[in-house]
Amino acid sequence: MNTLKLVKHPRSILRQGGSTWSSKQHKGTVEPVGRIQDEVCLRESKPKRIGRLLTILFAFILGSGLTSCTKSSRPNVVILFADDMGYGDLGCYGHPRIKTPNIDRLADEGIRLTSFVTGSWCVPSRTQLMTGRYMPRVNFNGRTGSDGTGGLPDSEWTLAEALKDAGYKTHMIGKWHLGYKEKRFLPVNQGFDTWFGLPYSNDYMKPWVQTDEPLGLFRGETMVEHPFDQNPLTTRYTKEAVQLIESSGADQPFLLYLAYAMPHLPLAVSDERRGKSNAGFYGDVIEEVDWSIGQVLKALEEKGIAENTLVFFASDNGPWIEMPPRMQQAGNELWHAGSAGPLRGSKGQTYEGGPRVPAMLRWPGKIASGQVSAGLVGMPDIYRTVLTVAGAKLPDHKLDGHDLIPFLTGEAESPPRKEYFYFKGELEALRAGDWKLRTVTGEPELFHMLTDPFERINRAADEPKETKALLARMHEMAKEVGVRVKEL
Ligand SMILES: [Ca+2]
Repeated sequence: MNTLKLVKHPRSILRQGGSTWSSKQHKGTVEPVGRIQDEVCLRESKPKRIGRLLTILFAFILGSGLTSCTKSSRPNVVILFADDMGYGDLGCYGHPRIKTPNIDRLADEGIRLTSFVTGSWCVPSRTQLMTGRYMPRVNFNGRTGSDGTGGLPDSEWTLAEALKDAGYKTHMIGKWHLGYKEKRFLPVNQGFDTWFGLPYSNDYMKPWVQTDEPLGLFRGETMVEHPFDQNPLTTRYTKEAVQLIESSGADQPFLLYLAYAMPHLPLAVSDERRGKSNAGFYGDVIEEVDWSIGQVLKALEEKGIAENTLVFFASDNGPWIEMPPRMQQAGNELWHAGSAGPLRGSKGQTYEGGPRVPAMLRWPGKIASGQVSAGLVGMPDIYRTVLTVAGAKLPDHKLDGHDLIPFLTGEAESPPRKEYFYFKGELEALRAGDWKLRTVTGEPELFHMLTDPFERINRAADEPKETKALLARMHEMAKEVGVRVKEL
């Protein structure tokens, strides 16, 4: 079995490598693809992969011991998930004041995605991550906040269940938001061995939400703290994450899903970092998330497992710029919401500011460093990719994600996704290739996402053929998943 080797990317090499790629801005070097993928499970049998599969089979016959995935070859998986962080909130995405050196470094050591899309609020986004499917395909009502009776049905094969089944230790820290009213909906009954965190968002209490349900911290199936102080929560989550990494065993890979409460309203930050940024309270909060990620990365390095760990960082949805009146009280200010950068729209909307989020992946030696890609990638692709690298079983039902490994490792120039559907109960928009059609405002809005990624110019009247084709595709998908296209 090949041993994993960290690919070094000295700056001189990074600069030289930058011009040799087209759709992706590769600045690093990539290990030979064959060597990379010897250690990556390939579960699909697409024709283009037949040659590779034959190579793997040949190696197996030769007695190399290479199976489709051996335990020692599989990486740990760390998912770092911010809540309501906007596309423009990080240094590496252009924020002029907030400093995020740790997240910027994570991006620099892997691939940073500039067209990564997901659900435009918590539940559909987390559903996509955990099930690999658009929410309408998952048979539940989505009411998973306080007093909500919904939860992921047993028929779903969660990312955690898949990895646990494949032999991983599975840990979750932080916000779940996919069901809590029945114990079977809780993370520890959805594939996670351990869970410490909140069942839903940190605002589910009076005066923001009219509920008598206590907002408390859970460990396993039990609420262990109520009430609790939100200010040290990011620090506490970080400490738990570092301890889990330090205590991980060499003989068993692990999944760590760290889903921060921040920067969802109401904002909270530890005393250590309050007032420390040069960007106000919101800046303090983002810089604390950045500090936390720095601690996690440091723990991986000190444990000596950084090179054998796939790290994925993203936000679940865009910033709550258009926050409802119920949120504009008790200390919340309009400037406590983040920034979507140049993108139009807000959390909860299907303009890009809602569903397009900062996202990056790092896997030293497998994913070349210093890459930035504008290729279309969706949250369901993360589910599919993580299951693939873990050698986990795929479910029998329809998935909406693609395996990103050929793209991430440089074998493919572009990501496999050709279209992404934006649901908000009903189907509101479709991105297909260079175009996006949105059907919310009473007239079709057609945007050309290469020349107008900010969705300013409606081209529907000039491009009736494209409009008609995308609308037909929307009706097709809406019918498939049992919803309607938002009325024009
Ligand atoms: Ca959210």
